[in-house]
Amino acid sequence: MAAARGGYTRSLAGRGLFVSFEGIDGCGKTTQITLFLARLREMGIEPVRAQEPGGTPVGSLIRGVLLDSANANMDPRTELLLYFASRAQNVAEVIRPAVKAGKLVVSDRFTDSTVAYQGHGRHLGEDIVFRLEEIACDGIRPDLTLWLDLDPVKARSRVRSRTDRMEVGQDHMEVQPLEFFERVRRGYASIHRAEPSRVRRIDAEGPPEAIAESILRLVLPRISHLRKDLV
Ligand code: Z5A
Repeated sequence: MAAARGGYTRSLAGRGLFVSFEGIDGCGKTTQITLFLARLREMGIEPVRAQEPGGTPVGSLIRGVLLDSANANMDPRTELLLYFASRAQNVAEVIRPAVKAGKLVVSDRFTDSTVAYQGHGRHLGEDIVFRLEEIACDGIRPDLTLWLDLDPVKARSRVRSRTDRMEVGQDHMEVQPLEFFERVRRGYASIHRAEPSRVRRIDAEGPPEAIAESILRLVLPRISHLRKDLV
């Protein structure tokens, strides 16, 4: 039987909370995560930050391989397996223990990235991603996903101005053509349609502070049990 979206076996609901941020490169995830973590700390919540690919010593090594522009010809299935190898380590070492201990975990990307980038962007399809998810994620999935949606043309111009400003080269993914990011964006739209209550679409245009406010409005009702400023 083919694996399907939502076919998870175990839930940690009722303990901590697992929130992921998603979107195409340049949508402003890093900016928003930084603002979000600062607001959480003001509320007395000490979140655990996770990152994909990476976030653990093993994951950082895998991240180096994945994003190295020298590996631009990597086979899409090799790429897919490496993203899940990094994720399996992240789940075992960081995410599962933190959620189990009642913490709020904030992850920069998770399996939805693989559905969007490898499933849609690389044309591997969603089924293969869900099959590997069963093996790698041990039933772990985000309780809430914030999808920062931005037109790929605008996202690309943000990335280019950052690259110029910081005088750094583009990585393996950033050099993909615009059509690739359009497919990835359609992948996110498909995930959002399939799971609208978990995956919330955030308009990623406009001033960062206004976007941060709309994110906070969505998350606050879900984290009141973790807030020390309400006690
Ligand atoms: N990937 C995958 O293919 N499959 C997977 O399963 C996973 C990942 C997990 C990870 O790269 C790559 O791996 C990613 C997908 C792939 N590749 N791509 N493309 P990463 O971790 O190095 O980078 P990233 O996750 O794509 O994000 P980023 O480069 O850090 O960008 P961002 O977080 O989306 O944006 P930002 O850094 O917050 O902002 C970008 C610029 O825009 C910056 O100069 C900001 O100052 C500016 N900005 C931010 N917000 C605004 C607003 N609101 N207005 C104007 N300007 C703004």
